[in-house]
Amino acid sequence: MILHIDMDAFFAAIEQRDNPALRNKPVIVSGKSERSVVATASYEARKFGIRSAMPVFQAKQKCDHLVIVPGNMKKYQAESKKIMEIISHFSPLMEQVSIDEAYVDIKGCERLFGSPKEIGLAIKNKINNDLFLTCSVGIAPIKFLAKIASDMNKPDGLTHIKEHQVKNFIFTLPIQKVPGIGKSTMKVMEILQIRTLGDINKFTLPILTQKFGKMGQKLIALSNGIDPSRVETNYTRKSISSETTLPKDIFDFETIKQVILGRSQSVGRDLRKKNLVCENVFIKLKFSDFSQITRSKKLDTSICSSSAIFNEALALYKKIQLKKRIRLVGVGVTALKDKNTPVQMQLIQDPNRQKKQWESVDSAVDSISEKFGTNIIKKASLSEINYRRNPDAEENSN
Ligand code: TTP
Ligand code: MG
Repeated sequence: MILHIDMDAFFAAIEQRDNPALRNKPVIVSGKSERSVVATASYEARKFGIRSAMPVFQAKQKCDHLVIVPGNMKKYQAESKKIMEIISHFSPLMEQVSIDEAYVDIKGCERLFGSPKEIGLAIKNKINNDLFLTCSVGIAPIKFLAKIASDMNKPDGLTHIKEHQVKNFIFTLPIQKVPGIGKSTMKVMEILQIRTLGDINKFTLPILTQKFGKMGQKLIALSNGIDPSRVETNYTRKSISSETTLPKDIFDFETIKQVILGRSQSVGRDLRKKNLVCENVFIKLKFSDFSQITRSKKLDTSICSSSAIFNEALALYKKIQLKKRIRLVGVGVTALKDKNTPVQMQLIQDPNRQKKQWESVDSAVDSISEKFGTNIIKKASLSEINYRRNPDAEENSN
């Protein structure tokens, strides 16, 4: 089941929340000049026929007591961030598609948060309680229907298209509601007398391809309730890294190697905690004269074990010809993905055995670190550096 969440009259609702004098009034948010267009209109203003993208002068003509509020993008972006954080709490499979809307795949979340409808209501309640804003939620077994559903009972709506309703829903769905159908496509639809998505089935693939190009095949799939598009997560944190400023600037290979090991463990732990894998490892070195370099490697596989990250980071380090003393060492990973993509460790002999071994070592270390702190358990080769390190040495993770 997929949820689509879309905030109601987003910019205007924020302005009405923050200024009680604007509540229950026809409000538009727009630029300041006379030539500006409406970014959005409160639902009170929509009763006068005012819509997004309408010139402000036209909006004023439609409603003489219209309140015009200049937009404040920084504020809307900050609210958007809070909303996305709330939504992602319900499922890690979240895809933000614009400033005020996101898809969530709730597969596997039911045991934790209840039925799809209960999850939809819980998201609405949390957003409303925490931020005093309303949203509309669409729930459907396929992505494009979830979006259509969220728009059906705005504002403050919740619409659930159940599996057994899909066929009938598609049969009667006005064709202009299908994503990707613009004005020019609509003209052809009219000529062919295609009024609903169900009408698509009256035509063969060659005819639809001739009329709509590649879209023809997609329309046939959609009209049969098939939407191959998935919820694609996008991480606001595109990288995870950890770095240490050394107590004094050094050349010593063994010490640097151990710092790389420590930072790799920290990055690996962070990665696993977020249920992510990475396909790119980098190291960063800062030298005694404060100059710095980074070296990275794109991997053939996705990894998340600390040992795999360490091996890659160390290989990068070994390639660098050191000319100056090192002041800071950092290890990081990018190209992050969900862990449900196959994970491979550094494979030498028996791939599966080694992979399992490292997975269990990592998860044991992770749970001990989680309980007792990150310094309580680490690779034997790290104990020495800890002993030697100045307690004031900085360690940063981000
Ligand atoms: P929308 O979700 O399309 O609109 P909305 O949230 O204001 O109203 P609703 O979803 O209840 O119909 O867009 C989200 C925000 O994006 C909107 O508040 C303002 C901004 N926006 C523009 O700046 N210009 C536009 O043309 C549109 C459509 C939106
Ligand atoms: Mg919206």
